[in-house]
Amino acid sequence: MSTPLTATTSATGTPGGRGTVLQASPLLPALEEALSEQYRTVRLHELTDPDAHLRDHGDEVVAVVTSARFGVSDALMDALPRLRAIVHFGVGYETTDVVRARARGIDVSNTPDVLTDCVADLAVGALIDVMRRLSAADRYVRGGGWAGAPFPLASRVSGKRVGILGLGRIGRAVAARLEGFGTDIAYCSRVPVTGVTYRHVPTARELAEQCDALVVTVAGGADTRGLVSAEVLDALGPQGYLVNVARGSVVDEPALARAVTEGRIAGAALDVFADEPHVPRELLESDRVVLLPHIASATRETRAAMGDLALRNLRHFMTEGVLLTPVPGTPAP
Ligand code: 8YV
Repeated sequence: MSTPLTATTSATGTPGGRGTVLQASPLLPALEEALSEQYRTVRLHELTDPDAHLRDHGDEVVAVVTSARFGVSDALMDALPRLRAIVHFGVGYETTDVVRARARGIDVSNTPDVLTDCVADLAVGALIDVMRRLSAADRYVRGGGWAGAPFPLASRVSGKRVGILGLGRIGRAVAARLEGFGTDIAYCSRVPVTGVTYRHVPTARELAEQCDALVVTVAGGADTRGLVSAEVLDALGPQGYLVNVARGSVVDEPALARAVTEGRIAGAALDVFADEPHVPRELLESDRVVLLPHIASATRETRAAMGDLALRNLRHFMTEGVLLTPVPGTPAP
């Protein structure tokens, strides 16, 4: 049995309270339980004929709760004429067209801040893993290699030059942790970030050229698709490492697979992929790549906090008619 979330609610006598809540994707079990207990909730992905349900009952739905991975498609938005709120479980929301939602009078929320520490922890862990080759060394011991020869020397982390692509909340938390390693930190973002002492570099290619490890923390979506291109990977070079805890779409994955196979970069640690859960064969076969199943926020504490914040957003909408943590471009409460 999952740990109950703390947010409680009354769903009656309120602006959105008379409508149905549509759950559009699998969610944290405790969040699913809370939704079913506290609201008239329909789990769309569990229905045998979701299209028929939407045809007959689409006009009853006032709020959708969904994961960052699935979002709300344009077709689903169109099938819900009374929809006024989309609540994402996750900080990313690039799977929902927010501009389109806003034009239809639908507010959109995500779960910022509560996952920042865990994602940054994992990014630094992955960076150390790929540079010091921890996972590879573990495989070496288990495979009996140690008895034959010492494990090959790895690359030092402390004191290295780290480039952070996207200095938002998560990027800044990664940088703060890496300060403890005496690293030289630079970053690339559209405009320089105020209040930080790290060096701003205008393009991803220049950042890659000037660092030993490139950590990707930029938001996903159309604006950043393929930002880490073949050219950027070549600028990182044969001594350079890539860490991606953002979105698979930010990296040109076929170009990355080629760069790894041909030794044009030193290694990569990846928590996200272009077509999850599918991982390109070349990456699976490489010993210089650390592969993680999109777990950066996946701790009990953080996932519970994300579920709690998603539920509080829904409650605020159902009782007050506005969301608690709207994404940029949607009205704040
Ligand atoms: C989760 C994430 O895996 O928050 C995000 O954007 O990618 C991760 O924290 C995701 O929310 C689960 O859908």
